[in-house]
Amino acid sequence: MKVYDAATIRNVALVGHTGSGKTQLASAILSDAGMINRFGKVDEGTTVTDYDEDEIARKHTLTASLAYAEWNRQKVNLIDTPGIGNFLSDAKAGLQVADAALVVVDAVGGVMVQTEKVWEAAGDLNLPRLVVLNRLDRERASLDRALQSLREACSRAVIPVQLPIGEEKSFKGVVDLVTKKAYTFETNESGKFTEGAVPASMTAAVDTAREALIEMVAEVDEKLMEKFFEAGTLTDEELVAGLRSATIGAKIFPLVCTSALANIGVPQLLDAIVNWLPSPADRPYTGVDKEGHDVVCEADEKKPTQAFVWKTVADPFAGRITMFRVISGAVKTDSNLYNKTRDSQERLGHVVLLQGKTQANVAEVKAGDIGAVAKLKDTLTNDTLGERAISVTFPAIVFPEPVLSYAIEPKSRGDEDKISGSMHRLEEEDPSIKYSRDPQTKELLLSGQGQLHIEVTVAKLKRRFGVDVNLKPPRIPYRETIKGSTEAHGRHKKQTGGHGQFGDCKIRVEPLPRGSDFEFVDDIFGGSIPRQFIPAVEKGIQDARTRGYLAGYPMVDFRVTVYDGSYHDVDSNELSFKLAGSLAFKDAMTRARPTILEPVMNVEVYAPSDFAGDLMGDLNGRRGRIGGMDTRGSTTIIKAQVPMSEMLTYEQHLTSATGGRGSYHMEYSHYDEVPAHLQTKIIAAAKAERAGVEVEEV
Ligand SMILES: Nc1nc2c(ncn2[C@@H]2O[C@H](COP(=O)(O)OP(=O)(O)OP(=O)(O)O)[C@@H](O)[C@H]2O)c(=O)[nH]1
Ligand SMILES: [Mg+2]
Repeated sequence: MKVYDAATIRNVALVGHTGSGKTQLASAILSDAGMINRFGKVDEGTTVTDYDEDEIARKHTLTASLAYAEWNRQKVNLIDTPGIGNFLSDAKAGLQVADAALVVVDAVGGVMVQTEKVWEAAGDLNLPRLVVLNRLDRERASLDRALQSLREACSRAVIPVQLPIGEEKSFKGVVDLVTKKAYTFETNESGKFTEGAVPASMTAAVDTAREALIEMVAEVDEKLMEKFFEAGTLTDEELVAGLRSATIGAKIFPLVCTSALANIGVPQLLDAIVNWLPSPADRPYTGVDKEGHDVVCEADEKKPTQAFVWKTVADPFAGRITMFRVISGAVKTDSNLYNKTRDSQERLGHVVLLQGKTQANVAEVKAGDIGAVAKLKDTLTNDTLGERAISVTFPAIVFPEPVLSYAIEPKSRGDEDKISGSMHRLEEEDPSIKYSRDPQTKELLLSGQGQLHIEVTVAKLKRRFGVDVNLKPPRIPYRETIKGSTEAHGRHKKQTGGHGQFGDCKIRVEPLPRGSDFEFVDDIFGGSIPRQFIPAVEKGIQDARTRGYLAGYPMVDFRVTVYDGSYHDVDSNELSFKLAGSLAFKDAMTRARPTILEPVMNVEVYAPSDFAGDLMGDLNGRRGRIGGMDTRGSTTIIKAQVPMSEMLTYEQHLTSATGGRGSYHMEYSHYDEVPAHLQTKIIAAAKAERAGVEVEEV
């Protein structure tokens, strides 16, 4: 296998709304570059990057995967990422180690909810973006409409560098606005094309579009602006250099035209990647030193080795597979590297390049390139590997907190021990899931980004680790809090033969603002409770508050101050003060007006405008508060805050109400008080559940 230098590499992440054609596009790229013999199709389950059984079955990318193509002696690393909202954390991970994003947009639907999410994520990283307008062969595909939605929703600086030749079914090629050449494709998916003059019918449109491109390139660069004013245009060299630097600077976002399925425009897309997007040598990576100062790291293979781990795959047979980007130096086969995040030495075996699931051994992976290695012992996602003497680490990918929890139950009793080990492996692979045990009900909880995310995780658990589980209905992570302040008293006294037990405390409780969790204040003066017993009082209150008061949910957002108490020289001990603390808490709750809180979600719904009225009505019915409405072309965007408990069935509703044309995005916003009549139900359900658990345990 060849080893590539930084200046000859392009690292691009394919991101965009689900179904825009990212995976199909990766397949066409690999085919046109001669990396694969067979042009794989998503619909036939034969692509390189959707190789996982579940991905093939569902025809959707569920996890980021790597591939690479050589084009014009440059190595293009492709990171194909999921477009379904539940799995967007992998798109973020991909963007973090890419030098540019290919934002793939469906020419029929234009910008959709996840297009905006990935656009923002790329913007947060100040990444250059190349917009790929795909599916131009479909009915109702339109460059103009899609461009308008991109300019409204993403950036005014999205600008075509190509125009499509032919429309819908007769889409057959592209005109390049820089070279002013037409590329017309064979209709047999071979990706073969002929180069020719711009068709006469298009010359006027091409001239206008080229002018617009030149003007935009001139606009973002002062020197070019001057030249533009003097000469009325830019020379070809100025246009090429200006377009490249404006794209690298994320000031301009060029748009190219493709059909990934018909294999049209893909070689020109590859040219655009190589010509307009930066190599790692153009875009140093920023790390942080021990003091928290930024350190700019050039992608220089002669510098000390440093690598950032952006993804981990848990394979029960091959062990862990660690994917890394080499920031500087080179990661070599059979070498030692230090894990600076975990302070441990790692021994590396074969370093590989990944083409989907296929691994190719390499002697080394140099600065700027992306590689993988199996069986590291401690290293996980977000770790920095490198030479011990260098104290730089790299910014972590921020994974979203889970928004939904399901209780899971092994189908066979013997699997209980296996679950925990396997789940921890899956958590390593996907930091946006969480596995825990409910302290009240003792149930095993699997939390993730949505129903599909949970289902896919459960399927992985079965397929890879042979653990079959039942999914119970999702659980809402309610909390409890108090609305009033009060003082309370707890005294534990017991006289049994020899030693007695004695603990006594007085506390004040008061509400705190939402999100403050819990505070404990020791306000004892003059030793009414001896120092050594104060932690016991706190422990008693802590235990009691995590068990809740009304319905068994943890109590949050309040402060407890212990201000008085008494003790007994002989009978006082820690246990007695712990019990006194817990009794005081219970006493306080009888007057502190306890109440139940529920998580509220930020929801954004995208749907054709005809459905807007019905969808708003439905959200109102779900106790939603509509925050705003926007129209973009024929799409309406509704923003609302809706309690999580009302959103559990939303996916199904939206699909059936809009015939599959609506989509939505949801993330956690805050906790809010549950209306009284619903609290009664929650309390009754908790009681019934507790009774059930007790019966079971007998
Ligand atoms: N007509 C047409 N269909 C396309 C084109 N590109 C992709 N498709 C089809 O669109 C569907 C979705 O394509 P994918 O490549 O899986 O889309 P994706 O963006 O990877 O979707 P996720 O993995 O869910 O994010 C498949 O049925 C493809 O065959 C295209 O250019 N034209
Ligand atoms: Mg895909």
